[in-house]
Amino acid sequence: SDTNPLKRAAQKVTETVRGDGDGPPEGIPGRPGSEPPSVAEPTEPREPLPPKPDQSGPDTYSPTGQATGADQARVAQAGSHLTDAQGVRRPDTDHSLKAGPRGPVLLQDHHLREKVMHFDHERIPERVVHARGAAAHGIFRSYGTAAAVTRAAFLAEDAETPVFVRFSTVLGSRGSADTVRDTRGFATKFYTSEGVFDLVGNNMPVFFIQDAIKFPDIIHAGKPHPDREIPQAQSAHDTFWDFVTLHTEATHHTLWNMSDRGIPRSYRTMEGFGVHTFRLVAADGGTTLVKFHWKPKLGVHSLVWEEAQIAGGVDPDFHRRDLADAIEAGAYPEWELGIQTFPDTPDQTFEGIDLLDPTNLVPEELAPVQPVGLLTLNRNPSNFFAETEQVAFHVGHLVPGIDITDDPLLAGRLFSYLDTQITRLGGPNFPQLPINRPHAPVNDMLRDGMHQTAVHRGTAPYRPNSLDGGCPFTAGADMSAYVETPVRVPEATKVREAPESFADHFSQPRRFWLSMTPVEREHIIGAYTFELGKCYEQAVKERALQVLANIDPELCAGVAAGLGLPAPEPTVPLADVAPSPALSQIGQTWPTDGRIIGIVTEPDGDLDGVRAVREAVLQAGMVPLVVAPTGGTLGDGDDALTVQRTFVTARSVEFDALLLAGAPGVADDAYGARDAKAGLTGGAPPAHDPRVALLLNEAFRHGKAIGAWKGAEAVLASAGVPTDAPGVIVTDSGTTALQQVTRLMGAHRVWERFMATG
Ligand code: HDE
Repeated sequence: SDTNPLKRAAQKVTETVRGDGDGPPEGIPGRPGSEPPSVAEPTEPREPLPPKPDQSGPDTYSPTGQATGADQARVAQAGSHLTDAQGVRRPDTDHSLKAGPRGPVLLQDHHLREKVMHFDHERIPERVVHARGAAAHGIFRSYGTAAAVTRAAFLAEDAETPVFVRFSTVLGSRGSADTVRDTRGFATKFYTSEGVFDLVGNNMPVFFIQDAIKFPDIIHAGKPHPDREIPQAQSAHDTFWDFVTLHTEATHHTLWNMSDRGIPRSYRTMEGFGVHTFRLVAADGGTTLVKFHWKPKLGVHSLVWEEAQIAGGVDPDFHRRDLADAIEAGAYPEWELGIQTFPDTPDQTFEGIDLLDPTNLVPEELAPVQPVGLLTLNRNPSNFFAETEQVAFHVGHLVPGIDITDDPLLAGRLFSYLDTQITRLGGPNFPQLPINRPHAPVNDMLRDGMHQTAVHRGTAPYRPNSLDGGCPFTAGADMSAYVETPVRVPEATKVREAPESFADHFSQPRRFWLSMTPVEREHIIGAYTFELGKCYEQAVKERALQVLANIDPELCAGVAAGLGLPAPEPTVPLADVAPSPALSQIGQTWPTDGRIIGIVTEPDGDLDGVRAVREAVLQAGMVPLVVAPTGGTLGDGDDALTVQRTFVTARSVEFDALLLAGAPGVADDAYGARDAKAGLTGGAPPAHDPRVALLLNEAFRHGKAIGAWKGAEAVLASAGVPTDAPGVIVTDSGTTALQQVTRLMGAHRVWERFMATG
């Protein structure tokens, strides 16, 4: 209905923001005081525009009234007129000061000098890993179900905590493509009432290495080759495979990367994992070992490899755009935070699984994930640099009730994340940046340093003191102080060694493989074949096959066949492990909220049908995009339809499903007749626009639902899409087609099609 803000917003967005700019502009959706932009530059001075609704979400002030989030009026952009950095108004910012219009530029031009100097220093070093990312603000609402095992205030019943979440790829540079095959970062900053808690996780529950000392090795191997600096943002090269096949503890994580998890459909459809085992501390001091999980409400969905590759070229910002568009349209992404809990026994194992080994996961069938709260992302950043780029996460940012374990990978991270910010953010005062500021009162004794923005008072930044009245005072655990859990450290001798239990590198990968459905296995074989096929070194390929043989003979044989190499025999006994069905992404039905449906029509197609189907898509909480040969509008008057994508700008990867408009109440060969009239045909089959054929053909091969209504059959035929294939619907009306397509989209893809087409 019209009163549903999500649908209204989605409608606005599809008409304006997502448009190709050909329809009449309507201003920024919902932005107060925003009138349709005119083509002329406005000349009347005005205060800066207020933020867009999706950029002004939850409270960004601390309980003590400190400004914390992006309060633009306090930190930048005030008043109606241009000034320089000193607040001096400037009458002209387009011309340097010169001795006459054709004369030399004068050195005394401070405005020029300041403007260019600042520009010269606009870039900061990118993150050494996870450089490419996108983020959003949101809110975390706790169910209280974890209150028995942790005293953390933000996990108490009904507690609401503002959050900032940054998603990322690992290997690529800041400007690299979103859809590469890689692990994704999933880092959450909780601005809790007891200080900041960062959950710095990934979209995969395991890691390549068991000890932090190996991190530079795996990253050097994964990054582009140091001589030519290629390839960018991918693992399909010799150094990566050289390392992960020599260093077999990487086998499990590598297998996850080669699975569909390595190419998510969207940040909105990824799981998140804390990876390490953490320790929760209850109010009575009791401890529980725990693994953190984020479960997306929309389900876990992936691209297919060809889609990921196409998107990397046609829309390198695919995931970044998807996240921002969804939030702007009011389709707020949601995840449940869940915990797997394990008794805190001295051996720190569960059902024989070593909980300190970060290459292990614990199957959900053995330890169910218990939901403890809901995360909703509801606000886009106002400024990418200030927020997404400058946010500084750290696994050591913990709050009372959450403690660490002796996972040796975690230990190294506790050192690294502080250290890296000094290089990246230019000094030790990065916690003062608006995005990093806690929402709890800060009263530290840290002083001075580069970029100090606080004006501290008092004379005694030390303790004990009497000159500042003894301030600040220390609190005990009863007053929310962070008290480390008094865990016993085993009596031991200093060694550079891993425990014996870290030596099993194949049973967990084998469990993952056995848990996959046939389609998922086919994708994994395809991914290994692609990546190893890109390697030059024969020895690396052969060694990779040996690793695969130790996981499973079917996997090894499939990849060996693709590489044209013999499949070796395993060198270790194949582990006898039970599958974990929860690891598969296939077999459930998911909500279709926020899914994108392309409605392809010709200007003389059934526009009434297009209108009806477009409305039905909106009513279903999804996003319709009308695709036509050129931009502008279709039909006349109030009923005119805005074209959002043209045959030039549309590409199949953007759509979760396609609907093909029929001809208005005419015979099946209407398109053929029309084409013949336009002189487009040279005989049968009719020569439809090859770009539409490509659109349909790709959607078909990528397992997407395709609906068409009467009159469109010939177009399907020219695209090589059989009308009797699974997930291809031809009916009398667009709305009937949509109903069936929506049902199919609940499964994400028409999986039978992969089995049918190989
Ligand atoms: Fe990170 N990692 N990491 N990492 N990591 C960084 O910190 C590091 C690891 C993860 O959106 C860096 O601020 C070491 C595991 C995410 O800003 C750096 C080791 C997991 C992000 C760093 C690991 C992660 C980072 C680079 C092995 C999943 C992006 C910039 C001991 C549980 C956070 C920065 C954001 C970022 C070091 C291993 C996740 C250099 C030394 C395991 C999501 O400090």
